[in-house]
Amino acid sequence: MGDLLITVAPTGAETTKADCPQLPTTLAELVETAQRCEAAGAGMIHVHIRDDEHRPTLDLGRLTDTVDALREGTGLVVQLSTGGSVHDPLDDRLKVLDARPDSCSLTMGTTNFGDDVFLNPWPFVQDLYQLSQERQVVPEFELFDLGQVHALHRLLDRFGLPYGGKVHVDLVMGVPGGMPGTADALVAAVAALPARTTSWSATGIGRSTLSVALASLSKGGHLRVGMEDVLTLARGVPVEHNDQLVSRAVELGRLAQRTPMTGAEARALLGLAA
Ligand code: KMH
Ligand code: ZN
Repeated sequence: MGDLLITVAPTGAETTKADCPQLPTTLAELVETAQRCEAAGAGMIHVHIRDDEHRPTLDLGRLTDTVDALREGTGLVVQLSTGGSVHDPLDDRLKVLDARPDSCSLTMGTTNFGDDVFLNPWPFVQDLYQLSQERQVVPEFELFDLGQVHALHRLLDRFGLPYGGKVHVDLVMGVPGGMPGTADALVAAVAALPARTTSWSATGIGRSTLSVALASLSKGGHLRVGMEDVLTLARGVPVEHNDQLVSRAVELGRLAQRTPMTGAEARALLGLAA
């Protein structure tokens, strides 16, 4: 029985194919990546898609095809990003739920994102949350900062529990503009989580990936890894395939006496029907 959820975030919206040809951007590459990551120990996939020119897109037809292909080719929980890229309009981000994923990301507030702004105004957060309840999509609350932990309390107080009755959180740490990717910040964020939280994971961007993963395991949390968040295994050693990052997470979990969850076990953790 697995007790460690490993989520893989293989693509993201920030890295270009030209800069990183091994980034999975086509549907075939994404399915191949998902299958290898599932075999390595992932239970969920956090998906951003690209167009024919490898640019980020929220095209509904492509999103739907992607959800279908991942469901057919893997047993992973399929989570679509509603964050998209910093350039995506809020309306398009709401429409992501029309592709009927199992889960969607839901960021709890606006964050400086390097030189850009990742916009999540409170009315948008409320709309997206209510839509996820209506459409029976399980949200993963993405928390980039301590203030967003408090916002999650407000959201749950006002609108109640998510579809499925579970509250799953992901701490996204080390974004330039958000909370730092340190053990101290993770401990503070975890201590402030709502009591209704049933599971949480953490990911550290760039160089913070290992310290955040180790801190998360130390606090009993789950892990998110993938090329959305980090492109090197060590200084000067590029990631060649997302399954390397999943395998490393499995190994860290093994040292902490944790066993990776299957997709079916991840579904139970998140309150999704079998
Ligand atoms: N690409 C970032 C602007 C999410 O997927 O929900 C937002 C992001 C969060 O990646
Ligand atoms: Zn994302």
